[in-house]
Amino acid sequence: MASVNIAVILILVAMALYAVSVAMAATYMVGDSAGWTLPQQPIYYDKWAADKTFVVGDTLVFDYNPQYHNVLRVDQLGFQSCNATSPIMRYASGRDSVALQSPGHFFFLCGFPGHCQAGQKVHIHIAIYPP
Ligand SMILES: *[C@@H]1O[C@H](CO)[C@@H](O)[C@H](O)[C@H]1NC(C)=O
Ligand SMILES: [Cu+2]
Repeated sequence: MASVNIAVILILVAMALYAVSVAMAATYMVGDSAGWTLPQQPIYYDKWAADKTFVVGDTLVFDYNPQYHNVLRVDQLGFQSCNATSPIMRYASGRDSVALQSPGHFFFLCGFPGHCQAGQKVHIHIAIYPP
């Protein structure tokens, strides 16, 4: 039955493609071992993000002491001016997983006074077409 075999092959190909796409999605600890904190250098989180290629399905994990930090997702203007007054999303558990479920720009900062200005902010970009 040739047609049955083709159907089986197509199902196997679809399963393989799905496995590859899931394998490509990764979980990133923001700031690596430093976690989400006041960086020693203001460009620390820029550098952290710069050598990574984020894709849809990736998860960011923000690890921090919630007494001293939080995670606010803001828009581009809020990010540039470190304005935390109207975040899109607010996280404060101390270990927050944020799934990146669409292409585009994601801006995060710490809302504690002075922390964003000191560099506790990160911009994640997911291209529409993964490279
Ligand atoms: C911060 O953003 C809010 C809401 O978008 C705005 O009303 C406010 O003027 C901004 N503050 C500064 C200092 O830009
Ligand atoms: Cu902070």
